Amino acid sequence: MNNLYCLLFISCVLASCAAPQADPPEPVNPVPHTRQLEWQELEFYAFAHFNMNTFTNMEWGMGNEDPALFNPTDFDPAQWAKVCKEAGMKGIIITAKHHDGFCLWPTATTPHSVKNATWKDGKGDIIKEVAEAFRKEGLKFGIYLSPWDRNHPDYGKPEYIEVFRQQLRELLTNYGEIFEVWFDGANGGTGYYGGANEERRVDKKNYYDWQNTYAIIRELQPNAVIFGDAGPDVRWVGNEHGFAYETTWSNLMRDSIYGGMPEYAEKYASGQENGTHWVPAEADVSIRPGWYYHEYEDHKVKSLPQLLEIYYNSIGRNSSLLLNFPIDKRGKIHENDVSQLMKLVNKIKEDFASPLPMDADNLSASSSRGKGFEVQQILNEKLGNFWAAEDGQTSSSITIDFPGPVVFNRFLVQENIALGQRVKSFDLEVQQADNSWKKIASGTTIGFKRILRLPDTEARSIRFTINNSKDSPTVSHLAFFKAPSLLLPPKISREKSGMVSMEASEEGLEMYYTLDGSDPAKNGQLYAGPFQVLEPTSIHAISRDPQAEKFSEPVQKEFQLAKKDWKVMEPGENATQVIDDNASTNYFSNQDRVTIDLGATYSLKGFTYFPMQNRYLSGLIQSFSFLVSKDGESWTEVSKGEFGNIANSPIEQRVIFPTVEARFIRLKALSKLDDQSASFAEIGVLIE
Ligand code: FUL
Repeated sequence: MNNLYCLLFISCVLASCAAPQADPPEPVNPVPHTRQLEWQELEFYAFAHFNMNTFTNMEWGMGNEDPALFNPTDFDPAQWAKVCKEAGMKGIIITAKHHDGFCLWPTATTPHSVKNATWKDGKGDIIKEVAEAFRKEGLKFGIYLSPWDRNHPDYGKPEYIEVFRQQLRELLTNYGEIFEVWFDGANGGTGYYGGANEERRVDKKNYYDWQNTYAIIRELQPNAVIFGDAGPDVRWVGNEHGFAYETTWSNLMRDSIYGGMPEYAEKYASGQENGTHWVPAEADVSIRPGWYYHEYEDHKVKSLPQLLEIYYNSIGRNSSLLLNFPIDKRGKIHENDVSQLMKLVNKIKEDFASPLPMDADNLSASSSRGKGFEVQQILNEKLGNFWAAEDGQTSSSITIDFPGPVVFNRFLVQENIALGQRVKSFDLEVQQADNSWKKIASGTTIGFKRILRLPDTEARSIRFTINNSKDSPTVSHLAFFKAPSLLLPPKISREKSGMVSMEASEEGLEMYYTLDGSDPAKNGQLYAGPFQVLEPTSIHAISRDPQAEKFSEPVQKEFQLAKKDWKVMEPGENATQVIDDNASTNYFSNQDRVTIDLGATYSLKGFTYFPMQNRYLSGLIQSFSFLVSKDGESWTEVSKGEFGNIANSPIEQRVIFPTVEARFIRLKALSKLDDQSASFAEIGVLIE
């Protein structure tokens, strides 16, 4: 063969071997816009609530606040950006203006802004400094602009819409690239409104003429996504707990929705299978109970288990996570918030640190559409590299055969959403010793990302079956992990009967406790079920992971005299809730007092008052009188005083007095923080 023939021969052989690249499947509409796809990959970013409310200790200011009050003592946006960067958050959205109307930038639209703040003699610009600090760290910047303005005299009139749009233009023009514009559904109601002090309701559907407002954003920041109940690009998840739904579609009947509509959360928040537009969910939640900073919430920053629930129930359920930091009065993210955030981030890193090793030879699929869409594509994490079943195969499965037994407890799967959200339901099975398949989990939607938390499961082969899909399914990534158990100490609680229960943070942990103050890791008794504690006792407890042979930090819980035989003497709805040993239930007394029969005579040396723990407090006792009686007839006041700082720090109050013999006790409110009925979460006594 001469060279020419040789070359021809080789090309013929190669051509016959190399199958042509298959065509991608047809998209299933609706599909995301590029700006939505880019946004989806961000997953985790910060919210910052910081403006007038920070300084007035409010959640919703009325709009009559003096701008001079805005005065952070150590404003440090570089610290915010550093914290977010370290946490792997991709950007921040800041409340440029909340409902009270105070603007964090020197807007030309109103004097109610930083221009009249004490801070930097009115020369400062919070938006500019935050935007620059975040950009310096390579992070994104977004704005929250409240449509409701309780300060502006024109709110509710057509003139205000122009003001609102002008504010938007300023923010979208002067601060570089904006990744998200956030519109709150809360709007209309009472307010200051330039001194009118009245209620102004608006027609939420039509008043804002949203389409023309959106047009401004498209013109000035074409890459920004717009958030609102009705999207148009990103939708509210329907609650402020940070939880998406087991079934979360990114498709939404967008045209049936408007911002702030009453039935949104129940009807629309989880998306709809047949939704007409691509409007994915964003879960917004605060790291503390409030959105704004309140010193009394310094001890209420969400715990690691709470934050993990949020993470898995948002990012793990086809939603992004917008985690709020109530910036403190200094102008910083509070140390307690940083510490909890980093606990979450480190635990998530650990959870996903050890994927089960999967390689091309381990994988098979019941159907593959051909070259470029083989099942091996799921090993590549890029959205655009994906496995796809043949056309018409609306149910198909992927099987992973491991060379030896493996153990896993997390399952992660992603669809290539660029071609639309398709999967309606799936199962996960493991192969048993007799070769039969056992179902260990099932789910509905997948979308951008679905993560399942499972008990530790041993397997040699795992089968992932898509039972039902809108069209042939796509999977862009699929992986299994073995997350270490969460070694948190047990939660200890006691009922009125004196029965103490302990709850482990995860299945499979052992719990040990002591009642004599000694170290539960050394002397602890294995917790086997509830036990009774009637006398004042300090319980020390610890969790142990028997597989890793590791202990958690110990926890200590103090119990006073049990309330088993106690009775509330005043008749009143829910009166027993003051002695149910559960601080999350309350008793409201319209007599502003509570009288209790302890069931026997004790040597009392003090009492405790647990104020209500609800997010919105009412009827908190400020000053009190505490009386005792032997017979329930003649009473002696043994203590009178104030619960100092109870508004800022509504924690359990403890009052000591000279020891006295008594069977009946009475706590009377002499003054309260508001004019509501006195509220009591719990009353306790301290005995000799
Ligand atoms: C709500 C607002 O009313 C809250 O104050 C907060 O800003 C939250 C993110 O949205 O609707």
